[in-house]
Amino acid sequence: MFCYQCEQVSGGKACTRAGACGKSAEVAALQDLLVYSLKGLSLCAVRAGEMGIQDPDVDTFTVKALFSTLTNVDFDPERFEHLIRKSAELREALKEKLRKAGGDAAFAHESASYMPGAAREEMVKHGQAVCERVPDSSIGPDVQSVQDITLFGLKGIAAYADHAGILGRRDEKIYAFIHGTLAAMTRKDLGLNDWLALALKCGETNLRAMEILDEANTGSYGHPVPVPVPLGQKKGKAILVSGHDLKDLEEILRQTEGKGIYVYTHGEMLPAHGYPGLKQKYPHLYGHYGTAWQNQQKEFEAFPGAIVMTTNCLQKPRDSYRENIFTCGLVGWPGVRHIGDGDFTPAIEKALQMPGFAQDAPGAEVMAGFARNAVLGVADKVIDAVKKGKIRHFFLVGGCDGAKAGRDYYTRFVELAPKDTVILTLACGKFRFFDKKLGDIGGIPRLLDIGQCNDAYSAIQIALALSKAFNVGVNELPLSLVLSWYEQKAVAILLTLLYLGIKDIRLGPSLPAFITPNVLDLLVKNFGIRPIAATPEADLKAILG
Ligand code: SF4
Ligand code: SF3
Repeated sequence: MFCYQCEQVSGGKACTRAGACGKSAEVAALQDLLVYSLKGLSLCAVRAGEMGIQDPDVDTFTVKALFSTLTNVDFDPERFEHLIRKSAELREALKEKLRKAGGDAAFAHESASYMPGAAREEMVKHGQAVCERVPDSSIGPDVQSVQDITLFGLKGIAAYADHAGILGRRDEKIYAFIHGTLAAMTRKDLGLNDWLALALKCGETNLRAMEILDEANTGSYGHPVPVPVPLGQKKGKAILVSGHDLKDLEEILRQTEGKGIYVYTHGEMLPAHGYPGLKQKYPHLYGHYGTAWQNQQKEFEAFPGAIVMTTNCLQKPRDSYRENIFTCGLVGWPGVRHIGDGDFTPAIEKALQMPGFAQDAPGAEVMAGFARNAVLGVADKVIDAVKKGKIRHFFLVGGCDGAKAGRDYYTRFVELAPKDTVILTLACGKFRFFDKKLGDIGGIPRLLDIGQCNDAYSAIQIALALSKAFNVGVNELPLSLVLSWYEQKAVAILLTLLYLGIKDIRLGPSLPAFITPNVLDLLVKNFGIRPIAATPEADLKAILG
């Protein structure tokens, strides 16, 4: 196997025997084969699109399949086997439509004619053979690097497009870009500049994907409002919901109404408390439990109720809670019960059988819900505070959390940030400091949780509104981005920021293994992107002078 798509990568280079995330070599090969077969499907979809033939099933399938290959989503070989077969089936059906419309259904690239064999071992072997980076890339390391950045960005887009699609929001341009780019990956004639342009286009498309997801979330559940979220527990039965999918959370809330179960959020689900259509409508959405994904084995073990994983990040479930955890949507682990039809009865029954929390345990509170509407609602106050020098600087400290050492940089950065600075945060990286009491500046909290990783869209809108108010470009604002990355949604967001021309982003805790020195050079020259310094003190000094 060869996988280097996330920050957890073994030895800083690639996972080659088994994934540090728990992905087996078998699943890695099947994921490679799935991506390969999607290239063939996309070749057909591009040609069909040129002839005016749209196939929404192919579009939906493509984003779901790509999202399945994102880090910490699906570890189940059986599910990948099914996806690969389905991909070939859809492709052949699309070819038939092409033929019927008088089009040419022949393609030079073999991914467009690959038929999976009957046995899984055969598929695994084929997956190993099509993993183009073994032993050497045929297109050269730099083109391979930017192509991989783009592929990983596509996976991030696919995740956000899938969430938006679940809530009924689609944009055909997003699917067309994904198909066009997957199809382009079968070509050997595209050079570094072509791929750089595609990578930036990937950032642009991801902005649109995050935008329609924002429309889907706010359209379904209202604009987030600031709310205190208890970190303590309520006496009674309990369900813990993790991941990003608000629709799944809503379903669980609806199906647990009146059953005496309190629902807790975990990880990236924390911002759900800010949505009136969830928190205000369902008072049994009680509080937040635990921290970021990499602490789940310890935290889930101690949770006295059922646990539902709606999306990434899933870790190998320990035996101690294997019977209590359920996956839904695209998440999967072999042997873990999967809820594929939106009926959460098995998880609810499990929660009712389990002890729940024996008594009330009031804990601290954190604030959630500072998305764009809430922040821009007090824009006058914020602008005034900047003009009067009460707010010296804004930092966006956020992104993915992860298991490797060195991430306490972000905790210390936030602790050390001077009292006249405001910290905006989003995604699961915030769990390094989300419960810090940073106080406020004239009533404006110094720590503003904008939401999930996809709410980078909201952060961008806040930055654009401030730049308009101050009549300067975003790069001239007293704003610095100090980001942490882990998986491929972070890659997509980074490409969006580069597409928007945002400069001087600090990225850590380590730079991606898939960026070659030459490509890094290009990013440094054109965008001023840089690794975080060895200490937060050094970066704070460099930024604030
Ligand atoms: Fe390794 Fe990350 Fe790939 Fe998992 S997803 S196999 S940890 S590089
Ligand atoms: Fe975290 Fe997995 Fe990326 Fe949505 S939950 S940010 S790592």
